[in-house]
Amino acid sequence: MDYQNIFTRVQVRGPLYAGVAAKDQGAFQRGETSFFFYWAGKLGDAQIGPIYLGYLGVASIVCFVVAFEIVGLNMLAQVNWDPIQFVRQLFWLALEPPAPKYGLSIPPLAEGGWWLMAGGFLTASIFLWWARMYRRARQLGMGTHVAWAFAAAIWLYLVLGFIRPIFMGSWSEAVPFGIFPHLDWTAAFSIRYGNLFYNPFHALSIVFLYGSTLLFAMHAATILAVGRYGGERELEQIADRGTASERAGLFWRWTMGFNATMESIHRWAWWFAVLCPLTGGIGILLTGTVVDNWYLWAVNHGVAPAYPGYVPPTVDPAALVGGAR
Ligand code: 07D
Ligand code: 07D
Repeated sequence: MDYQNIFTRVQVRGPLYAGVAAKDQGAFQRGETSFFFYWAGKLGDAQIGPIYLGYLGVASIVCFVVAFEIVGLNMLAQVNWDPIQFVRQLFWLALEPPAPKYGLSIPPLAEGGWWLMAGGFLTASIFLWWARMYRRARQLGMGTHVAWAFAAAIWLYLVLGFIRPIFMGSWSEAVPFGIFPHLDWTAAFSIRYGNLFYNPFHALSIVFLYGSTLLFAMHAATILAVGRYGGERELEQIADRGTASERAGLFWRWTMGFNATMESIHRWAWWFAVLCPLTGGIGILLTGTVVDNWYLWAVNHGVAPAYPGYVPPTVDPAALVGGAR
């Protein structure tokens, strides 16, 4: 039972440590302040700081705050600046993109202009944060794997709110800001394009989403299970025989005949996580641009059965008179 705990049991503490010297300090010095926080040590490392905030970090935070304020103030305006209604209706409030009649032009502020501006600032913030991650990794002499994994998520974000709307010729195709409104958009998108379940890239994205949780669970469980032999100190694999790592590998060879290595498990995890938004973005980009109705696409490609002969032929509802676009 000792080891069945969601909290870290052991807090190994050296003296406060600012970390290795960076190749070049960048625009700002690394902060001076660091301290121990016992409860942080229950979840991760107990040392907080010193934090590095360069130009990129500060600029990113400023852009994020501007985007967040634009969204928040628009929502507040929608409830007549009533703070109580703002809190009550927060999850349902939205800042919507421009109407289809504006295409890709710049609309008046109250009719989608604020949406465009918030999106611009949010995107700038995300790009700046990406550059910060890239540069901080380089400064530490690390690889840039974190930045490239983040780039995969940014790809899906850009497809949803920028690239696909441009291909479709209208900002109205993009996602609104808002908690439930963005879910309504997601459901409406699926219905409008003939059920996203028939989009093979949506399926692939789900494979990697589910696969990521499975891998994460297997990896985490394996390492915790050999924690009593020091398995979380991955150094052990160097000694190999009789170690925690050997037991962990042997467990999987016994149960499935094949095991990951300390290196490969992290490569699998990286690829599973990255491929989720990567394939997803491809699927969204194809929707409405190349494929108008995924159900009919699936019938045409023998993926889904057509309705039996006595049912009148299925037509794409979007192609009917009065159908959208
Ligand atoms: C746990 C790391 C922490 C991140 C958090 C999110 C904001 C937004 C802004 C009020 C795992 C911070 C949230 C800064 C506040 C305003 C205006 C990451 C963790 C805690 N979604 N989505 C959520 C975003 C899309 C979908 C929650 C963002 C697509 C479904 C949160 C984007 C589609 C469900 C959220 C984005 C889609 C959610 C929890 C961008 C298809 C849920 C997210 C920028 C992919 C779940 C009420 C989470 C929910 C949920 C944020 C895009 C579908 C608000 C920032 C358009 C089906 N989404 N989402 O934990 O509870 O992520 O919704 O692309 O069921 Mg979403
Ligand atoms: C959104 C990447 C962008 C995020 C970034 C983060 C900030 C926050 C934070 C201050 C998540 C920016 C962060 C701004 C700052 C702080 C704290 C990643 C994002 C850059 N689907 N579906 C997926 C399932 C259905 C639909 C993917 C399952 C229905 C649409 C995923 C089911 C309909 C889209 C997935 C299901 C539908 C998706 C998302 C089941 C609705 C997408 C992967 C069991 C009725 C998206 C190809 C991801 C996609 C997507 C899962 C059902 C619609 C695998 C399990 C049929 C429109 N769906 N879905 O990583 O890529 O998202 O599709 O029913 O656009 Mg789906």
